[in-house]
Amino acid sequence: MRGSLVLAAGILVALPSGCGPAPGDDDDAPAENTDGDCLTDAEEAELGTDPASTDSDGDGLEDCAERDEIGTDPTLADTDGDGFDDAEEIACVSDPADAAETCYACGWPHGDPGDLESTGADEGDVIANLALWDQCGEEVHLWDFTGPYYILYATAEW
Ligand SMILES: [Ca+2]
Ligand SMILES: [Ca+2]
Ligand SMILES: [Ca+2]
Ligand SMILES: [Ca+2]
Repeated sequence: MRGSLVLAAGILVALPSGCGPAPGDDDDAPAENTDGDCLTDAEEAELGTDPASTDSDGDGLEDCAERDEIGTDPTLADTDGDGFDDAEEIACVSDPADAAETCYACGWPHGDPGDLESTGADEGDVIANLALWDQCGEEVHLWDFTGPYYILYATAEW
């Protein structure tokens, strides 16, 4: 009786070893991450980024920030193809994923008007947004500028 119990225990112990990981399959080993960012080398290979660089496209924005926070392409310096690098557009408060929105070429600051609503045209009011044209022939929106304005208005009557 005692001999058969030892045999049964021996079989139970032997079974799990047959269901374990295959030789060379080590799930506990940390995934390779050459550049130490949020993406493993395998994930970078899938995404098309450089596993040895945290900024694969060299636009000044890290791969992980582009993918997870900004929503731009970490493999393209100019995601929307409008001629301005992703980081340039962020610096001038332009949408790097919208080709219709770009930095002003003449160097005007591109502000963020927020939730402005026109309240009138008297002193202290928020006036309606106006599209004007600058010396480069580029359309500039008045609400992109911040601070008080002095509008010079000249007309002539014959
Ligand atoms: Ca990496
Ligand atoms: Ca980048
Ligand atoms: Ca990019
Ligand atoms: Ca762009």
